[in-house]
Amino acid sequence: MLHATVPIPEERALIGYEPALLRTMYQRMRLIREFELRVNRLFREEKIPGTIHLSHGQEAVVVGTCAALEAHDFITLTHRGHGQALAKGVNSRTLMAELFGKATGCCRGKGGSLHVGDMSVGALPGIAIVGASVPIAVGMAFAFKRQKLPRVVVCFHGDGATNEGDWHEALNLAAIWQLPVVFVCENNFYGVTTRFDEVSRVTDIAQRAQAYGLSSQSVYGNDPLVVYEAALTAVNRAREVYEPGFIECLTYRQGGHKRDDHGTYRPQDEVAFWMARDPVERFKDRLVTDSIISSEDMDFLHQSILIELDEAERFAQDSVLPTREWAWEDVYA
Ligand SMILES: Cc1ncc(C[n+]2csc(CCOP(=O)(O)OP(=O)(O)O)c2C)c(N)n1
Ligand SMILES: [Mg+2]
Repeated sequence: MLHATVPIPEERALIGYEPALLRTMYQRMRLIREFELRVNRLFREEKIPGTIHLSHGQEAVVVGTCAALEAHDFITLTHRGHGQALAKGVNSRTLMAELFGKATGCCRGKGGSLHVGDMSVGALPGIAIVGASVPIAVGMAFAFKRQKLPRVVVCFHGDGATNEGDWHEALNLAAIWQLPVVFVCENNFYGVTTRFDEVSRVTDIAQRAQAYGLSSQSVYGNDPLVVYEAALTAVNRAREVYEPGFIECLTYRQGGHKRDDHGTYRPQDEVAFWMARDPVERFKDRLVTDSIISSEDMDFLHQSILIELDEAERFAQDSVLPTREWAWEDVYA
């Protein structure tokens, strides 16, 4: 593969979907997009400490997947976790406060951007070690099965994670123990500056998962409905007959890997290919064209999101820092 482009399937027709579902999916995608753009600005203004990994461009994967989940299902998050968290329902205020390192943050200000999540909405805080959350997702699924709880775990991870030993061992275990887990690979073709086809002879990641006996498929990851359909099938199978699944979602990060990376190692035509398939803008166009959401309603929705984020920013800014004593709390080992 010369360039990280993919054959684009026809986008799914909107007909047959509940308008409320389509609207919620779009709202979540737009919220993630605006959240990431704002975090980028706040980081540059030095209001957010540490580092950030933004996920804009990959919104359809997380929103399409989480739309197929029940509230009591769980996801595990990665270092690129803001979108994953928002898609599962983490509050934008507590998420923003977490990035500011404030006591009101979803992890009490102890995690920061790399470790966001909120157990109360089924989002296990992210682990920055690439691939490390994959065995943990399998362990959670094992617990759910033993407790006979009808819950599914979705394990988000990147293409880079599939070259970690943890990934291979965890997939094998999920397969032999038949656990209610669905692995969702956000294949954005790069791990930092390294193209996936430079580090694996098998570039079809779904095929790698299939080798462990998982039912797996590779889908176009910039259409939330394509992802939703794949996720729904896999999640139902995991919940009803304990069949673990794997979904490779082909997508692209629009920005660089982190803070000061502008992604200049990527060919311009490749970037242009994906920018022309912006998941949020494409979905918006489809919703307006099919009269699911009117242009006026779209503007209203957009404004509401900006107001929500203004409030989140103010909340984060005005919150206090954690106290020194908190460092000794929530420590298990
Ligand atoms: C075990 C480990 N090795 C290296 C790193 C440094 N690192 C952070 S993110 C990253 C790239 C991960 O790529 P991928 O899994 O494709 O996720 P993406 O960043 O594309 O979302 C690397 C190498 C790390 N955090 N953990
Ligand atoms: Mg990647």
